[in-house]
Amino acid sequence: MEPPRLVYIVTGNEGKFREASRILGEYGIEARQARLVKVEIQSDRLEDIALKAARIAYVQLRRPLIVEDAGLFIDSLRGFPGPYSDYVYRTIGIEGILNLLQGRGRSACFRSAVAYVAPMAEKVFSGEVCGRIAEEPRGSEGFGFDPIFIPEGYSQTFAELGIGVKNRVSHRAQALRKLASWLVGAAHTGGW
Ligand code: ITT
Repeated sequence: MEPPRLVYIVTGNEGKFREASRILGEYGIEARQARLVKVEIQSDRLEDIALKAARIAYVQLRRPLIVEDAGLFIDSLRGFPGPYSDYVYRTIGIEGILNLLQGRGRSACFRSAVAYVAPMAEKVFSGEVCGRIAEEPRGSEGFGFDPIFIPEGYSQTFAELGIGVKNRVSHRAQALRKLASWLVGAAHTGGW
């Protein structure tokens, strides 16, 4: 059986799609963006949010698809904004996060949950990259909190490092590479 090599990524975030499609392309998987409304339940677990959203999107699209949910977890804020990162980004933004961090520890992790839903399969994969929050925004690449996140082992922010480095180390890259490896393996056994 010829496995489908096309996966839809349900997202309104062009930067997320660009990163994800490049990674999947390395595994011979073509990605297309589906700009459906992503229905997000309230939960502390990114995995639950991504899977529920993917199931709802699948009812509409009826094609193999991915929904990714990501968040920035800051240790000194006990994991805030975490699953609420989108809301926080749109309200207080990067400046608000930097203000909250004055006089506090700056270690933080980005986490990602990638949910894949297809006719014969449902899978969720997770990824994490830790590092620290910069003193001020730097760099112009990427999106969201990239100008203030410095991954461990680097001195530049994701927005300075660019998509090449980000796609080697990021939370999203790790989760998507797990999914892609699984898809490639499943395709060989005819189960994709
Ligand atoms: P979709 O829900 O449409 O996919 P989104 O931008 O809302 O796009 P998320 O809910 O997954 O994506 O992300 C929550 C927030 O965290 C959002 O403000 C993002 O900008 C930010 N974020 C997620 N991943 C990021 C990354 O790799 N670099 C910087 N910020 C990121």
